Amino acid sequence: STTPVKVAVTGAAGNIGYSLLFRIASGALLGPDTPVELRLLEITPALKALEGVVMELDDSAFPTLAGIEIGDDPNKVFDGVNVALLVGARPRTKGMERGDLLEANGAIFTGQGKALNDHAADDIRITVTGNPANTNALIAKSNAPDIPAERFSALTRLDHNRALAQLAKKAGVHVTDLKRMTIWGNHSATQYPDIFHAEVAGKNAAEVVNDQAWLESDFLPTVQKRGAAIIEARGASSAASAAAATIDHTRDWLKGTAEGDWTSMAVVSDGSYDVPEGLISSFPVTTKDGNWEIVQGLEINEFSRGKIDASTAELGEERDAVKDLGLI
Ligand code: NAX
Repeated sequence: STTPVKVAVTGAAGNIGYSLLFRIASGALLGPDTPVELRLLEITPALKALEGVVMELDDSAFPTLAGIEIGDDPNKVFDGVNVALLVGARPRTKGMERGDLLEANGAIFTGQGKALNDHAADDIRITVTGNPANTNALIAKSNAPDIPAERFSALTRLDHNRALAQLAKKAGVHVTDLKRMTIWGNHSATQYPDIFHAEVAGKNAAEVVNDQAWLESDFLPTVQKRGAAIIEARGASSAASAAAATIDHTRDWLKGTAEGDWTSMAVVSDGSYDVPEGLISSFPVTTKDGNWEIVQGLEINEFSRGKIDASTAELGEERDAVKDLGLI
């Protein structure tokens, strides 16, 4: 059909937005034959900057861009949306405690969860990129009781893609030779990129690499701290790669993962792999027709077990903190 798909993006005037909007408008999310209507949410003081971005979107004359609406009221911007990419969040500023951060973001994601609940289309799919992404997704989900829990997800695809890049470099192959990478847990420094089930040209990646020292002292910290390394080098946080990952995540969710492969998404746990039920944690998932399934039956070795448990314990602490704040 030629009815445009309505895609909401929050934080649309921000750094990630500046890359993300142009990719969505050019067809990278839904393909070259699907018209897209952008619904862009910002806070009031950023609306003027957003108008400038809209001028540039107009000036790009994208064939797939059917329309743009902007605003500062989620109840209006989210009306009838099919896809919501929640990128805008309150950054941690100097002197801000973790509790303050959770509270500031809690206000944003309770309100946006309610607005999605009341106004989004029945087929809504929601991806949270704004940090702390997993817990923001949990807050939004908890405030949207009429939306099925499996429609909420948080972004760990950037971590997944970073892990692919590091493994490809180590193995001397291209990322397209790799399959079955997994990110477990939280999108934070405790995340666990797992190569024990990954494949390099069809062979087990851990066996191909056969280098536990590299795994522990190079691969894991490089992937876990990549965000900080980019800030250090660029003087600004990852934006284009985060936008690309947000596209990859949402496109694969809607269009499906390739046969024989999987991806990483933070989704609501059903208790698989002993991840406490209800947490929004990253898992290996396959997707088809807008639905995801956690890959079952993977053997988890002792090394992986400890790393997964540490990251899901952190998610449990975040959940308890937002529960104490009355946000969920
Ligand atoms: P920016 O600070 O450049 O942009 C954020 C935008 O959100 C701002 O324009 C701000 O006005 C807007 N905003 C704030 N509150 C809002 C609200 N209530 N409704 C609508 N818009 C609102 O940050 P940017 O670099 O674009 O990063 C956005 C978020 O992504 C941050 O939370 C960041 O930490 C997170 N990231 C997440 C990643 C992931 O892999 N999950 C990686 C990249 C990035 O660090």
